[in-house]
Amino acid sequence: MSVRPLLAHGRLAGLDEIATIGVDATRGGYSRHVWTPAEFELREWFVARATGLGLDVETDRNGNLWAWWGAPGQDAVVTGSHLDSVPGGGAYDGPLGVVSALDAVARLQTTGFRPSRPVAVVVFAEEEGSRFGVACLGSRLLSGAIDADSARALTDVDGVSFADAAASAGLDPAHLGRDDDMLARIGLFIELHVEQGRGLIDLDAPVAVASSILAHGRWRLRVTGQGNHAGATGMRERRDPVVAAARAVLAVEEAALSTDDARATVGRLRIVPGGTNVIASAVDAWIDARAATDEATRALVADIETRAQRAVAGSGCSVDLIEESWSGVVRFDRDLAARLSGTLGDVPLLATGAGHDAGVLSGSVPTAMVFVRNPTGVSHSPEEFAEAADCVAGVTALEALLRSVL
Ligand code: HGY
Ligand code: MN
Ligand code: MN
Repeated sequence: MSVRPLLAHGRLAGLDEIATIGVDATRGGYSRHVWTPAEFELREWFVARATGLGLDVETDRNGNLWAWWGAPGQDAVVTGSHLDSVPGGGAYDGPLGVVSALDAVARLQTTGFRPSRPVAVVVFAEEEGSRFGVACLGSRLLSGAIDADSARALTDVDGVSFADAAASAGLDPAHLGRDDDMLARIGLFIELHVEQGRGLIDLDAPVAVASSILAHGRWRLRVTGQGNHAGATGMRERRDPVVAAARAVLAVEEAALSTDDARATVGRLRIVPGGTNVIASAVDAWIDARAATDEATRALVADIETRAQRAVAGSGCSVDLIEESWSGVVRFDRDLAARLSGTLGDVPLLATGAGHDAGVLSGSVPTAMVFVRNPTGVSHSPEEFAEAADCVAGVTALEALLRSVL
């Protein structure tokens, strides 16, 4: 069997192959949203690469891709990540885990290794929630962490429902939802992922094993005012929700600053109807809030709501806070993490503030994660990066972990 070079043009060859797919010329970086042309192209690339390794690819009821090495079966060791991105995202968040998984399997194959358990490389759908608003939608549906009716009703910015988009992608919307047969097959899921903060820079290490994920969720703050004419309405006659929303955004920051280790972000605003000469009638501000425990996160959100109400008082506008998704704190299985770290020569254990499919699935099946150093410490941005040598260290670590459990 010929051994394919791991690197091409200074990065993992798989990342090089997909480097032109989903480039966002307007925002910079990549916009690869579920079931858009770019994401379909990435799926095709994955199928071709997996098939080239002799893996059998299937799409599950929820749009996740599974590439099986040998016959699918119970107690499988599964590795992989996601291929979709945030708007204007980096090249590594998601694809690094998929490419590394394929490379680790290829390396095992070239040494003639014969796994004692079924093995699959997985690509989870809509991990970022960039199109339908709920992160890790593929793994949430698979594990029943979101009910199928709620998922079917989600809509994208053009009003296309998740059910209709799933149907256009060839899925049966009636069959979305918890998939006990597929869940029963997963004996262990190991997700490799680029690190999204400065943890591995500070530890001066190329890889780590994950210890925990902050509790987090998404809320929509709707500020309602009075739509009106920008020229005909005096400054003191207005009920302008944009001005009120601006004050509410400052309240979000204040609430997070006054909670230990909390993070709260308004990364998306929608002004309705949105015209330069129109005083808006409403504003939606999406809030991503995270903290160390479920209770602290709930308390943070309650504080945000109180402060936002106070911030808009007297503006003539009203504020409603609507929960769109929730992920409780994840503490990865300590013994498993310690064992995997030991297999890799006692690499550090590292907590993260970023959500992952491995976190969602940790409530249903044994899961673990490997992080690869990001020398910029920046993610969800085109500046996200991983040195080729660290990517190779990641593949080597993943290969070693697969060997140790297969
Ligand atoms: O938003 C997150 O934490 C993740 O990167 N999907
Ligand atoms: Mn991400
Ligand atoms: Mn990710």
